[in-house]
Order: sequence, then structure tokens, then C-alpha cells
Amino acid sequence: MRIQQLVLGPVAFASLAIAAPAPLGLVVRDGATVDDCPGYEASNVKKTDSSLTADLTLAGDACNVYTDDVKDLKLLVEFQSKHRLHVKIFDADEQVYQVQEELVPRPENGETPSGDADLAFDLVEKPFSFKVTRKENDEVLFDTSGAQLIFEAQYVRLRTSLPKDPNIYGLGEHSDPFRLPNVNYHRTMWNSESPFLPTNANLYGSHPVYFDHRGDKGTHGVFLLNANGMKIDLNLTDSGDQYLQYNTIGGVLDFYFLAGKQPAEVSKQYADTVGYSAMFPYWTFGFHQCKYGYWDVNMVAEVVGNYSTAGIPLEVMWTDIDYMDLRQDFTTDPERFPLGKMRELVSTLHSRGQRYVLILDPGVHFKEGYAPYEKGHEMGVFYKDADGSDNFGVQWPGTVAWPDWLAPNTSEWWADQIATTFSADEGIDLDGIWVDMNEASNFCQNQACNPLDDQGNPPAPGNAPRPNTGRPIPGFPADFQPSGSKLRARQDSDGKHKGLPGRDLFVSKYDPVNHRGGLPDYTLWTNNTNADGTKVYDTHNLYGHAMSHVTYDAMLARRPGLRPMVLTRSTFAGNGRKSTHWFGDNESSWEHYRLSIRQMLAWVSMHQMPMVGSDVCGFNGNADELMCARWALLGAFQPFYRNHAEISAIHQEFYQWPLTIEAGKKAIDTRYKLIDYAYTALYYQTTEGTPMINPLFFLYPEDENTFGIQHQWFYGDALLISPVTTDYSDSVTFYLPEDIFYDYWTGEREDGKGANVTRNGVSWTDIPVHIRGGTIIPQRANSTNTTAELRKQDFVFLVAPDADGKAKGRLYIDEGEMIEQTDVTELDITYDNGEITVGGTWGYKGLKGESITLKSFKILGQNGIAMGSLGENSKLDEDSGAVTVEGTWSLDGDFSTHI
Ligand SMILES: *[C@@H]1O[C@H](CO)[C@@H](O)[C@H](O)[C@H]1NC(C)=O
Ligand SMILES: *[C@@H]1O[C@H](CO)[C@@H](O)[C@H](O)[C@H]1NC(C)=O
Ligand SMILES: *[C@@H]1O[C@H](CO)[C@@H](O)[C@H](O)[C@H]1NC(C)=O
Ligand SMILES: *[C@@H]1O[C@H](CO)[C@@H](O)[C@H](O)[C@H]1NC(C)=O
Ligand SMILES: *[C@@H]1O[C@H](CO)[C@@H](O)[C@H](O)[C@H]1NC(C)=O
Ligand SMILES: *[C@@H]1O[C@H](CO)[C@@H](O)[C@H](O)[C@H]1NC(C)=O
Ligand SMILES: *[C@@H]1O[C@H](CO)[C@@H](O)[C@H](O)[C@H]1NC(C)=O
Ligand SMILES: CC(=O)N[C@H]1CO[C@H](CO)[C@@H](O)[C@@H]1O
Repeated sequence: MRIQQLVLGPVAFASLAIAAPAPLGLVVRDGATVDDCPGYEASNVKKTDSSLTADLTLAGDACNVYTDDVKDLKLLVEFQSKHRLHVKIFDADEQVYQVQEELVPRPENGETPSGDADLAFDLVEKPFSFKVTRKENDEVLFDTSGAQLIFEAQYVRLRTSLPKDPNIYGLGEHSDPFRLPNVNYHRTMWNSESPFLPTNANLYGSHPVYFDHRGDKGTHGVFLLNANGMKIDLNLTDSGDQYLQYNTIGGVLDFYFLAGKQPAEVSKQYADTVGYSAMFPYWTFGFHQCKYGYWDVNMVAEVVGNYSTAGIPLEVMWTDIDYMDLRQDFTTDPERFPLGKMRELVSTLHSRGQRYVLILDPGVHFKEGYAPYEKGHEMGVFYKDADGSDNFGVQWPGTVAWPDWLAPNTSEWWADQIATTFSADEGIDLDGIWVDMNEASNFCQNQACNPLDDQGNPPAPGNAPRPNTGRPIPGFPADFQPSGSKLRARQDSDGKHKGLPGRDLFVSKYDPVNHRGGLPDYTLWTNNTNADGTKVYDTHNLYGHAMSHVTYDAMLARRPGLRPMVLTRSTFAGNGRKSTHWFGDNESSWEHYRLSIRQMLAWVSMHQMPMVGSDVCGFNGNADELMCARWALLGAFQPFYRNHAEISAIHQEFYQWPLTIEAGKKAIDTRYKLIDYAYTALYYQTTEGTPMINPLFFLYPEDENTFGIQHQWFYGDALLISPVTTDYSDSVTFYLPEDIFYDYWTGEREDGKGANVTRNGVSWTDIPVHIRGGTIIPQRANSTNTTAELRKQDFVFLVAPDADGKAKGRLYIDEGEMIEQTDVTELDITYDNGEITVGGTWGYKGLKGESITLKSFKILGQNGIAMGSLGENSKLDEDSGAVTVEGTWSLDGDFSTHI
């Protein structure tokens, strides 16, 4: 085995330390700048009914500013559907990197006759430029004539002009305003571990798609399918003209223009392009708890027990890297998290209707006798240095080898590890997997650091203060009780850290402004070669995307037929097809409480990743009672709802403070009653692309007051959430569009005037929520301790009529966990001035005590209705103006009724 030659020590270190900067093969013309670049000339233009092709030739002397200009390019234009225009500019020799189809499958070309398309494509031959126009109103959406196209080996530039003060959104992942700044603003795409989510910096993922909203002139989307490092500028020219400019360090220009013209139609068209989100299990809507630093399996059990004792429903318990033996994937710490007791923990959770999720990191500990490494090495799954030895970096366990997710054996090797370690019969029967550190994050800054020297970050030593485990843990077996078997103190090995002197080796001459430093800094080296011959220089931004998708497949292989739940930190466009995401390592601050709203808006509505959320109450630093109470309510109306904190932070489980107990109970109670509503919204996002979280302008696209709103959102399309966003305040000023609304908590009607409304005295356990008139919200009558219990509760339908006395809603019910669903119920519920009609497909019959019974309708806004006009089962509540119609309707066939 090769690892025999890679013993720790000075010999291996020397061979790494003398590495020289990679030659870039530059032929730079002295003093040339981008302004000297000649652009291209189009010739040989050929058109068909639904396409156009042309040759592009460098239109003068090469400028070779950053690397050599590519002389011959090709242009391909396809009218792929009525709404989607594909424009691709690539090298004639087709040597330049293009994103692998297996990582981002391409949409089908429907070969729509150009005459039927919403968008027009116009070409100027010399100097080459093109224009995309919305035919209906002649609105120019994209026009590249303002600057020459530059296409070099390691620099590609394309600029489009934009209208003044445009409304541009998307281009994640970032922590910047939802509506992006237009002047002197840049967005770097280079996936990197980014603790504390700095602003104006590249974060963990790359989603090069933007939405351009032009009010009544429509909304369109522009997706650049390019995974290379890049910097996108939004700025003004010297003469004050607005532009957006792409600067990539490689790859081709592969554009998809999405016509809209409603905002949610762009979302759908983007899903048609990069893929629809996976459907996630019903239980993923439950409340999740995690903390780095849960010392041992008893402490994990105690957290679960403490939630029960406090009467706060906990659906999913998580464990961070604490559970591993010396931070190694696919192991359990024999003293603190012994396998036998872990199995008992999981079976206890399962018997109570709860779930368990564990973390995995990509870096595989390089250690003799460690089977996952030895097996992976034998199967050739790791990146290799030029001399054929494994390439190393440093993650939590110390020296690690990096899996190449594109190598032929990697999926099988990873799936085998998962199947064995997480086997239901002999391992830890977990329900979901969390993949972290997959940018990939490398604790070695650069090649000056010797990864073989790093001994990793072992858990705190056995004599460190540890929680008293002498307390009874309610709901857990004898083994977990004071009289049960004791856990031994961990037997520590000596740990030591190496300093990281700085030295860049791989520099791209065009600087895309990575906030972590040079391209290969703190990450897997960019000179690695993937099994398919492509370079990590080009595929860096796809690493976490590939890992999470391989993990999804492994989870599916482990439990065929069940929808996998995979949470990933690093992502690329289209990642939602298989994964969920949290917003990374934020901090326990009001600023990050607010930030979570605008991030959620972009992820769900623009990046097609619906199952997302932030670490509730914040990850780094100490939360406090007031902020955590507000955050408990804020998180309850975001799709993924997990409280998570860092090891050195104080405990912030909801049961820690009186106000968070109260806020947590209320938040979870409300969230659970609404789970079927949210699950229905998720289902339609996965099938129709309509976002389950709506920015305000999605529903009021012509109301300019909504364009910049980033502290309010629609949960589904009916519930407007307007949290208090000022630090330690009990007052909130929020916007109510000109429409009919009802207060969710009191049922009272509150008409929006297209103006701000201020609410004072919002208690720490309260959050303003409004129902938009014209909607019907299916709810469960009672909340419960788990989502499994919830499914046994009856339904109630909440009707919020619009100005015409009408409303509609949908309800989707299935079994909750299987990928293939055969017996599903899909209802259209309509209300029209007293008449209620429920119809649709009636497949779901209810399993093991699950309810498909509807107990009541509640119709809001009926103040002043004549009592005599009400049926015998109807009652008016004079205070709120709600009429309740009681009854027993089985949701197994069409029916109608009246109030
Ligand atoms: C924006 O334009 C100004 C003026 O030309 C320039 O100084 C600045 O560097 C530009 N910013 C970006 C991000 O391109
Ligand atoms: C669980 O609750 C007990 C009793 O209040 C407390 O002493 C203990 O610290 C709690 N444990 C955890 C892990 O929060
Ligand atoms: C929830 O309630 C059910 C029914 O009472 C019970 O069987 C289950 O153990 C409870 N689960 C939790 C997590 O409390
Ligand atoms: C895949 O693994 C097998 C052993 O299971 C090995 O013989 C084969 O060489 C590996 N393939 C590659 C490309 O390394
Ligand atoms: C990448 O660079 C390192 C350091 O210079 C070198 O040791 C390694 O062999 C290179 N990898 C490849 C695949 O060339
Ligand atoms: C509402 O208030 C916000 C912030 O206080 C302000 O930026 C916005 O312009 C106001 N909107 C309207 C319609 O007055
Ligand atoms: C809700 O729970 C209460 C008691 O907890 C019970 O009496 C009632 O029947 C439940 N309602 C439904 C619709 O299940
Ligand atoms: C960007 C930022 O605010 N970073 C801060 C996050 O919180 C930690 C402590 O929790 C500070 O040290 C950082 O400065």
C-alpha cells in the first residue's frame, strides 16, 4: 500500500515544501489593459427556425491581458422553449472547461420556433455584441454592446447594460442586501468557509443567477452556467451608465435567459433549467436541536429529556463532530459515544417518534489501520499528487485525504461506509446526514503548511469539566439513568497544532477577490486533477454540490425508497435537487437574525433551494433570552428550523430561559398546526417551481414599495410575517400592501393601505402575522409533541375572503416519507360568498390512526352578517367577525357546504 511510503516526517515534508508556483503559461503583452482588447467579429451566421450559430474571430491584435486570448470562438443560440433562450459562447476547439452534465444536467431543448418565443435575440456582427429583448413590450433585457467581449484562457469578460437603479436579486451565496447594491458593488463566487458571514464576500456556495425586476414591465432571470471562480460587478460607467459585468477566471459563457414575466414564473423557469427541488420528508418540518459540544451520549439524551420536561416538542436531535472517535468520519468515540449506547439512544428516539441526524466531513483521516482511509486508498478515490501519492489537507481529525467525487469508485466507497456505519441492524440507524466543511475547507492555509504534520483537533481532554451525569434523564432506558452503566473518561492522545506561515502558490492573474486570500488558500488545492481529467481550478465551486449529491444517493441506497434528508453547507446552482442547506456559521446577534430573512428570500425564491434556514439563536457567541425568544418565533416561519450553537457558546436550547420556553412552545405549536400548509407549498415548489417563501414583490410586482423589502416575507402565499427587527425593541414598522389582510392571531380584518404600519408593545413571545385575503389555509386542529402524532389530528380550514368575498387554497397529503407516492390527495378548496367547495384527487386514506377528517371551516371577516342567514352548524364570533362551521367531513370525496 502506498501509505507505507507516506510516513509522517521530514522526508515527506521536504517534498511538499519545495513546491514551486504553478506555471500559468502567460504571454502577456506589455502594458496592455482590457481597454486594448479588440473584441470579436461574427461570421458564417446560420439560422434555423429555432436556432442561430456563428463563428466569432478575434477582431484585431490579441490583448493577452491576463492570459492568451482565444482566437476562435463559436456562438450557439437556441430558443429552447417559449420562455427560455440559451446563448452559449465557447472556444471553437472545445478545450475550455464546461460544467459536467453529471453534476448539472442540462435542460432539454424544445426547439421552439423563434417566432413563438417571448424573447428576441439580435446580433451585431462587428464588433460582436448581442441583445435580448422582451418582444411584448420591446424592453431590452440584456445588451453587451457597451464593452468588448474578452475570452482568454484564464479571464472571460462580458458586460451588459442595465436600466438606471435596477432591481437585481440573487447571485448567492452572500450576506448582502436582498435587493443588491448597484454601484461599486462586486459579487465573488468562490466557495469558502466563512465564519461570521462577512458582507460583500464570497460565502459557502455559488449560484450565478440573478432576477431583474422591472415592475409592470416584467421580471426576467439570467443564469450563467459557469462554475469557475468569478467576480460579477454592478456599477456605473464614467458617464453614469448602469452595467453588470461578468469576470470569470475560466470556463465558457453559457447563458440561460428566462422570460418570466411574473416573478414566480422566473422561479419556475429556473427550476426547468437547473432542476426542481427534491421533496423532503414530512418530519423535516419538525423542530431540530443541535450544538457542537454535547459532551457525550448522556448529554445528548439529557437535552432530549429536558425538552420533554419543559413541554417543548423536539422532532430531530443532531450531533456534531463530538460523536466521532478523534473527529474521524464513520467512527464513534468509544468512551463518550460507545456504539451500543448510541444504538440505544436512537431506538429510544425512534420509539418516541423522534429522529436523529449526524454530521460527516469530506476529509478522510490519513492513518494506518483506519479502514475508511485504507479502503478508499485501495479503491483510488482520493486526489493524487503528481508523484501518485494521495494529496493531503487538514480538517478536524488532522491530516486528511480528499475524496474526488468524480472518481469511478467514490460513490460506491462512500455508500458502503454509510451503509455499514449507519446500518439499522448493527450501526447507528440515523434519519438524515449533514455534510459540512465541503467547500472544501482546509485548516492548512497554503502549501507552506505541511498537512502531514497536523495532529488534528481532538475533543477536550478527559479531565476537562464535564456535565454531571448523575441526574435522571426522563424517557430514556436504565442505561442512561444514574444507576446505569457509567461512561469512562476519554483516553486522550497528545494533540498539537502547527502554525500556518503564509505563501501563495497558485495565483490567477485576474483577481476575483476571494476574502480568504488566494484561490487555493484554506481549501483543497486547485492544482488537483479530477478523475475525469478536469482540474479543481475549474471545479472548486462544485465540490460540496457533488459531495451532497453522492451522499443523497448513498442514503437512498441505504434505505431504498425513502426520501433522503441531506443538509449541506456548500452548494452550487441546482443543488436543491438533492439537498437542503443552512446559512452557515452565523453569530448570535440581531444583525444575523435579520440577515436570515434576506438569505431565506433568495435561497427559496431564486436559487430553488426551499428547505433552508439559519441556526436559530445564532451559532457563534452567546445568545441571550430576549433575542433567542424572538428568533424562536422567526425560525418557526422559515422552512428549516434548527437551533444550533458553537462549542464555546453558552447553552441556548429553548428550555434554558422562561421566555424562550414560552416563545418556543408558541412558535412550535403554530408551526405544527401549519405543517400541512407548508408541506403543500413545498410540494408545489418541487412540482411546479412556485416558491414556498415569497418576497413581497412576488405577490405585488407592481408595487414599488415592496421591491426593497427584506425583513418581511410570505410563508407560503398566504401568511405575511412581519417580525420585530430592531435590537431589543418591542416595536415594529412593517409594510401592508393595498389589499385585505386579517390578523392571524385574532382573526380581525386589517386593510392594507400600501403604507407602513407601526405596532408597539409586541411582547417577547409574539410575532405579527397576517393572512392575505383571498386565501384558504389548511391547518391541524391541535399541535402535538411530534409530527407523527400531528398526522393523527383532524384538519380545520381557515378561510380569508378577498374584497369580492372569494378565496382559494390547496392541500396536498401523502404518506410523508416515500419517494414514490401512489395514494395522494390533492385538493382545491374554494370559497365564494358563503359557499365552500372541496374537490380534487382523493388517494390518501390515512395510515395507522392518521386523520383525514375535517372538523370545521373558519371564515374570517363576517362581521355584521345576519345571524338568521347562518346554517345551524354555524356560529359567529362577534369579536373577531369569524364564522365557524362545525361538522365532520371525511376527506375522501368531493363535497360542498355553506355557512
Ligand atoms: C466602479 O466604478 C468606479 C469608477 O469607474 C471604479 O473606481 C470602481 O473600482 C468600480 N467598482 C467595481 C466593483 O467595479
Ligand atoms: C437539563 O436540565 C437539568 C435540570 O434543569 C440541568 O441541570 C441540566 O444542565 C440540563 N442539561 C442540559 C444538557 O441542558
Ligand atoms: C408523544 O406522544 C406520544 C403519545 O402520547 C408518545 O407515545 C410519544 O412517546 C411522545 N413523544 C415524545 C417525544 O414526547
Ligand atoms: C476500483 O476499486 C477496485 C477495488 O475494489 C480496484 O480494483 C480498481 O482499480 C478501482 N478503480 C480505480 C479507477 O481506481
Ligand atoms: C500540486 O501542487 C503540489 C505542490 O506544489 C504538488 O506537490 C502536487 O504534486 C501537485 N499536484 C499535481 C496533481 O500536480
Ligand atoms: C416603510 O419604512 C421603511 C423603514 O422605516 C422605509 O424605508 C420605507 O420607505 C417605508 N415605506 C413606505 C411605503 O413608507
Ligand atoms: C384536540 O385536543 C383536545 C384535547 O387535547 C381533544 O379534546 C380534541 O378532540 C382534539 N381535537 C381534535 C380535532 O383532534
Ligand atoms: C463579522 C462579525 O460580526 N464577526 C464577529 C462575530 O462574532 C464574534 C464573536 O461571537 C466576533 O469575534 C466577530 O468579530
